[in-house]
Amino acid sequence: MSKAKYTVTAALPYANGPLHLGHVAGVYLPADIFVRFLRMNHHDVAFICGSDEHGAAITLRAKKEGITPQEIVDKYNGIIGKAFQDFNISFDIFHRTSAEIHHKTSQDFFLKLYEKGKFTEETSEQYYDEEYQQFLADRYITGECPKCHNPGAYGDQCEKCGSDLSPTELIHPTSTLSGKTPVLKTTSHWYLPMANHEEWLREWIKEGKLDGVQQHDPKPWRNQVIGQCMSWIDGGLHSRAMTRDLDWGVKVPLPNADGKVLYVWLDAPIGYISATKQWALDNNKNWEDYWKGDRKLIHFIGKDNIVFHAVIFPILLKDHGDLILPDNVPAYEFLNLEGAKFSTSRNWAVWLHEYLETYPGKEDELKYVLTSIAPETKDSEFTWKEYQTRINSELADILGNFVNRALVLTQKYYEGKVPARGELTQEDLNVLGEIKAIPERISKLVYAYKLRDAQAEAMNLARLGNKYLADQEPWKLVKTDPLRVETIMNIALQITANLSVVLQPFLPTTAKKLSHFVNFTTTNWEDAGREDLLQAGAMTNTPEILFQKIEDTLVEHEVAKLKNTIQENTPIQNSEAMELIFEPQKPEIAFDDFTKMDIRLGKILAAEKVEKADKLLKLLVDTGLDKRTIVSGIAEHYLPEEVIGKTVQVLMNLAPRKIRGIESQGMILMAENEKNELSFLVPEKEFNGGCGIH
Ligand code: B3M
Ligand code: ZN
Repeated sequence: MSKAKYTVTAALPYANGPLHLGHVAGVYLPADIFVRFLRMNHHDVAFICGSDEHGAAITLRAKKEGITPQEIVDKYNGIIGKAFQDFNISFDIFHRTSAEIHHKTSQDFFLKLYEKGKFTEETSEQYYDEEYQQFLADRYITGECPKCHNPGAYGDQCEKCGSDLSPTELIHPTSTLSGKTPVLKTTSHWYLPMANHEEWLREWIKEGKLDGVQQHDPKPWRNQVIGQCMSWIDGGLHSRAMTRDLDWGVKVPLPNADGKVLYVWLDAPIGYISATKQWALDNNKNWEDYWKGDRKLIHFIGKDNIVFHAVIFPILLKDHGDLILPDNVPAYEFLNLEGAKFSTSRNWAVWLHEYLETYPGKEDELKYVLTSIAPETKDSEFTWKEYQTRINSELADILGNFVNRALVLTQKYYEGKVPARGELTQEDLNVLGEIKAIPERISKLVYAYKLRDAQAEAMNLARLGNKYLADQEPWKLVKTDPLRVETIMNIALQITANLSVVLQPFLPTTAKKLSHFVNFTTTNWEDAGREDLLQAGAMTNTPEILFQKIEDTLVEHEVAKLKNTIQENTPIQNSEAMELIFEPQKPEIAFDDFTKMDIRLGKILAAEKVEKADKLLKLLVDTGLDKRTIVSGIAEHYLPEEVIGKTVQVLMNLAPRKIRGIESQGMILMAENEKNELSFLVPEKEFNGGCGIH
């Protein structure tokens, strides 16, 4: 039987920030292990990735950093690409969706579907920011989730309850650009009807059949992937707009489509195809071989990308007609960090590029730890303590110790030459049996996308070696039974050579070192399991220490560094809750911006409810300068009589606004917590009204 061919993709990271360990553990590292294994097994494979450079994720970041979207994507494409290289991720290509070939490929894709009548054109009223003259979709609009009442839901999704939303469903919609309430305005877009796809999707996802023909084995599909798709499909697949009114993105290739671009979740997955095209061009190959015919398409992704890869993109591929659908969509859950979610905005993260700069040459240590804790079936957690434990007691004490003993003793007893094997004991036979069995077990696990167990199985070979030497005690026998020691050492060296093979997908740099130690090189997985990789009389090399132990001080330093950044950013210890509770920090302002604000202490002299407005109190405030009227939205929290006499902070020079017909001359500043409760900011000393606040 000929070997299955593979096209393996790893989710295209948004070029709007660097990568952290969560991204690595749950997408790029497992994909890389899988691909390295496939290559060793002589599968024809293309490993595709690139940066996702469109969508609100990019333009909003650009606005925040005060530079253009192009500058943002150039910056982060560089940082991300270099980190992948330094971390030894073996993509065949790391492309980018801003490339011309991508724009052309996604426009052609769109046109093909358009010409086949796969889209409907619909005119509807959508939210529009009058100040910025822009329609608001996706992350450009926030509001309260109609399902779970999270006040920070986005126009496309509520990240708290996972609901799929459209902007018009949001309660109290607000523009992310101006912070104002948007107005409704008519616009038209091309939609992908999805309802008529429900039936085949069900059969395809659950049973792996397409039009009754078996396409893939549904067994290795993870439960959470099937579960999430089914609940989405069961909820009814609604038409989804495939275009947006924006100026950053792939232009809609139709007349009368000025100012319209493709929806980022339409163009991004097509990015896998355009990257393949570029790679094929660079390497004298035909891209179609990788997207048509008898070939397995595998998407490694995070769980928040499941429906896009297992429902929407397959619909698009099927509508397109001649392209393969994914054979599997191994999606990962989330990795947490020291008890809290990774958070870019609060810098609660270990950044891949920073790790690589701080600990050069320690890629394999990180790979090992991340694969050991990979969030394959449930969320998991990275802690520096565990990093230390895994390296010290597994990599150093088991793998490093075994290899070092085997090679140092060979140097000592035989001047580095591999001794010959003599008569075998039952223990020897058992060990040789395991050497043979372990690669088969690893293989099964990798094909089932159980990479965590697969790596553990590879480490079992080192464990086996370590135990074998400890049980046989060649250092004691050498005086009494030197012939027996030759057999023991031969077997120990065969184990070492086998480790240089089975560790290649997981720890490529370490495997290379092992290979050098024993003077044996192969890239062929079939060599794993053999008991004669090293011939008697062959020379080995003097080993070096494979893994340095991690000191407590490193752990303390890294944890303190994390806690310090978080304290600088938010004086809150309960980081677990933070991700959900707090808005990201606003863009930086100049000192002058701050001094423009005139904030003073005032005293509330009188208060009354504003008629027909549940939230509003009309206050009379003594500001020292004057007595002025301020309308404040605190009526659901305080009765008028509760606030009279309170000292409050007043923003004096806010432009007066008419609220319910009353002119409000300033604003009262309040603290608000995660339950939306309000509190006055009372001075710690008895200060009079009129004091400035700087
Ligand atoms: N850019 C979304 C993400 O990073 C994303 C994936 C695109 S894959 C085609 O979550
Ligand atoms: Zn919600």
